[in-house]
Amino acid sequence: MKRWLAVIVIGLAALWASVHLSGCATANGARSARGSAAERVYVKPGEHDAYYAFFSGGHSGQIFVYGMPSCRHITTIPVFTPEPAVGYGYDEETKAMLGGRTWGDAHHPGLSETDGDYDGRWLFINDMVSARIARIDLSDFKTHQIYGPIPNLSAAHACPFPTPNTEYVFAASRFSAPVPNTYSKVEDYKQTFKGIVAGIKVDPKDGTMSMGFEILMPPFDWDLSDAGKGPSAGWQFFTCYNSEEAYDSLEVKASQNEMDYFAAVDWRAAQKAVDEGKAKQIGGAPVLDPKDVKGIVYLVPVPKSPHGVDVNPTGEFVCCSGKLQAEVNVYSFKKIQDAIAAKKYTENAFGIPVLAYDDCLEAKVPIGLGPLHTQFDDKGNAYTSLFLDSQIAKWKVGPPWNVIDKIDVYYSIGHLMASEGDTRHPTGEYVVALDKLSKDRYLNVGPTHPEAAQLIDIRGPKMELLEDFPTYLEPHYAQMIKADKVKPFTVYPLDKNDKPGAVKKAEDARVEKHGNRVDVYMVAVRSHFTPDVVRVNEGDDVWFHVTNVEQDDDIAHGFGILNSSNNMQIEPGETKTMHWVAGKAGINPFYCSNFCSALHQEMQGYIEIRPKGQPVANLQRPDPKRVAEVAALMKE
Ligand code: RUQ
Ligand code: CUA
Repeated sequence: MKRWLAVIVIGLAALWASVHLSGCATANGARSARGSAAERVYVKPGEHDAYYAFFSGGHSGQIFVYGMPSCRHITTIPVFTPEPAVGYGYDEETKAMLGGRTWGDAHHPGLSETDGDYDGRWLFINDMVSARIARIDLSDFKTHQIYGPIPNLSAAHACPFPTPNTEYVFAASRFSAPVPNTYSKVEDYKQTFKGIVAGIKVDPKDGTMSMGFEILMPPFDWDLSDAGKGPSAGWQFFTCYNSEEAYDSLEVKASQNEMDYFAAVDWRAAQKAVDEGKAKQIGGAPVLDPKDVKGIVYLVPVPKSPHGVDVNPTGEFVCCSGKLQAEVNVYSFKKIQDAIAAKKYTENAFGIPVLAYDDCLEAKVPIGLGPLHTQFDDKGNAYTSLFLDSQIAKWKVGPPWNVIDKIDVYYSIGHLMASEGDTRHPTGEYVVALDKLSKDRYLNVGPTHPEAAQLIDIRGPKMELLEDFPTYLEPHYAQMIKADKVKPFTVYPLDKNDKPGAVKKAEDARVEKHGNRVDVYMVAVRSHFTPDVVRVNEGDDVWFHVTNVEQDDDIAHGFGILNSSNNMQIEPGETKTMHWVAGKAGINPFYCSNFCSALHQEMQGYIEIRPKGQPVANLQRPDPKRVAEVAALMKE
């Protein structure tokens, strides 16, 4: 056989194999060109996953970090809920950030973007219940800011959905209420209740969030959002249900209208209007009323109580479907703009122009029952979750606008996420189904079932289920980013630690007492606290400032006080401050609560609580011999 002929024959055989074999693989391990399902999720011991996946923790208030494709839970990032293992919400800084609230309902992670692609800098997530947004810095996987409660909003579900250059994150009110929130009879809903869309600015340098603008919206239930990109950059889309404006029996009354809406917000125009002084200050936020300020928001009809709204990677189409509809409506951004330019709209009672459904629609794709959310791959396909059918439908974005493939999921899928699926360049490798019910998929653990997630390979022509993995309660949405885009450091450089209370030299460790305030400046290094004996009086307010002077990977120390709710973890190079009130006279030990060394068990100390009136020195210094020992340790 001639060489070129052999090449063609082998090539055709490979093509046949990729088309036919990948199509018949199943979760129980049938082989395809890419190997069995088991091989495709296997990450050898010592090797790393190709993706980070960030799952919202729902009413646990946290973020769960998974590695993909292994589906291994790597860590949990505490965000809206105290977490004793790392002392989140126990030290003064994180306690202040939580603002006294101990739960959140985290729904939608939103990775920061540059030019419409994930840049690996920050991760935003909403607390729906208190209308807050948190920013996690991916340089240390810690929550650095919680913004809110955002004024005038009752819960923020359509949130945060960052814009293509992370100029803004958004929030829209799930519930309507009077704005400002003063007394009103619930029966006066239609007259006094309002919805709100808020644009929260993000500082491009450090990610700090601050108020941009708010827009007064009709009292519908604002549900989900997505940012425009490419040609639609500068616009943000928000779906709603309950355009019926019902305040009770929503499950019946909010499904009466043929059409609800999505709102298209021109956020540049809105910000400009605020900057030109066209907003009214309400509750500390600049609020724009579309009755007075034109050109900032338009409504586009969507049949039958829509839920998700998703912009495709090119930014040309907005996909949105009614939960009670069996189709995905694909709207053309260009047609929307043409209708606006031609002023082809009617104005509703709230002063918002309403465009015509047929003027904006590009295609209707018959898809199945209960369509909720849509994600995308790199080949011009979309993947829509079907709650009622418990399936994912893969369909073509573009003529002939047809369904290409379907896969069963277990059970009742809500969101789904594709690898980098919210960006301009999805990688087209995986989809994860986030199922609402797990029923019988895992070992029985009693009435509270875990949530169910499923990893699906979308590289071939047919979707293939690779792996089931349980998650704790309860991920709503998740996002997946290429691992090499995220570069966290593991040690806080001690020389850059400028925290008040930091002690960088053993010589500076001490206890200072002024009246009944005691400040303990403490050094932690394997396997000592210095000082390890602290003398205070009954009832003293004691502030422990503990610096972990280690500069080695993975050497965190804990600081837990007996008979208290006080515990924190101090990472290498970090200083943390914790307040504790001395109780009755006696002895109160403390210890390192995080296993750190062979002598971890010895890493402990005593607080000597003296009766009131028995003098305590204003300055206590640890024994110089011990200081010398610790200083020597630090040089090692
Ligand atoms: S939701 S199942 Cu809270 Cu994003 Cu759609
Ligand atoms: Cu330090 Cu255990």
